[in-house]
Amino acid sequence: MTVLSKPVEVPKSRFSPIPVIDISDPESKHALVKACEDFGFFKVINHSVSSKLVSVLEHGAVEFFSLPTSRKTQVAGCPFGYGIRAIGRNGDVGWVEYLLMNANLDFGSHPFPLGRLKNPETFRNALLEYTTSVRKMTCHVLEMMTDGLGIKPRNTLSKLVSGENTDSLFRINHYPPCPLINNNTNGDNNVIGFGEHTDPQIISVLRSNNTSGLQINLSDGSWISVPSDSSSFFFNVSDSLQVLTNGRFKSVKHRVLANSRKSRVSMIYFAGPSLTQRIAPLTCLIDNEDESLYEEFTWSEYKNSAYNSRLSDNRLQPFEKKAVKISLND
Ligand code: GA4
Repeated sequence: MTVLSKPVEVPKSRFSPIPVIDISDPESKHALVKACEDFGFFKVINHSVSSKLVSVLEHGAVEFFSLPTSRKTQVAGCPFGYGIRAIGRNGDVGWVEYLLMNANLDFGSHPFPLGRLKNPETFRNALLEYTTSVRKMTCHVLEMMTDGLGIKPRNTLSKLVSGENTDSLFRINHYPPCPLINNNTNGDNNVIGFGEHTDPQIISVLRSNNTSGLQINLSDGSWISVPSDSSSFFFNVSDSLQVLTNGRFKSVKHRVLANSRKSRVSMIYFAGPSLTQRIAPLTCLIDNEDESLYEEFTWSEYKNSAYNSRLSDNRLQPFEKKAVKISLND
């Protein structure tokens, strides 16, 4: 198992630079745009997602992950269903087990072991309500973003992830305490829970319990830890939004490090467009076609290409426009 990496250097600052966005205040739209430009990442407070719903899901997830592996692997599948260690289908591994689901189904038709839980219906209803509520919050955030960017109409981005046939996913990750962590590296953890990557979709929305581990990569290449906060949501700009904004917003590279003592449970909603949606820089953000940094693609094309890549690959590179070289001899 190759989950060991070089010891990690993390600046030990008491103050986190992660931008905090109060989404109940429309004026936060400016800070929101800046956060997407500078970090591709921000924390959302004053949202209206019910903490009770979150707690039902987290308890259900803990109950499921406590089942014997043999029962969990009965619902293993690629990509949907239960997975352990293996991430994707191209050889990536991490100190993690997870459930991956299509967030547009009603969770009834999933290869999901609801029958193994004590209250399967309660869990299924919570899944539905949670994803509906998080989608609503996501649309609100995307509308604040379009306002902040001065784009009209307000639903230019939110409509991409709100339709019936959008391709959104929901993932619950469980990072068990890891006995492999080498405590001789000055307290630096060297076991990877989920390796560095960017998300292919438009935007991702993460909530975790109070166990740290998530890190984001800054523009200078350094990694910083994201202090856990179980009552807030963390949003990250994903590849398709980087393209839609012609590179103005950064699809942030992130990873999760394992913890030697505590379990980490995170739930992530990946807001994606419909398979046929064309993704290209929004015309209102560029003066003419020549300024576009990316070749247009459909979400289905990008998804296929992404699912054939390794976790740490730069998935947007094949879609970058080649700079036209003008030779004086021509
Ligand atoms: C990263 C974001 C989501 O977790 C995910 C991941 C997917 C998987 O786990 O199967 C991928 C990864 C993610 C991007 C590159 C490919 C596909 C693993 C992998 C190596 C569900 C997604 O949509 O893309």
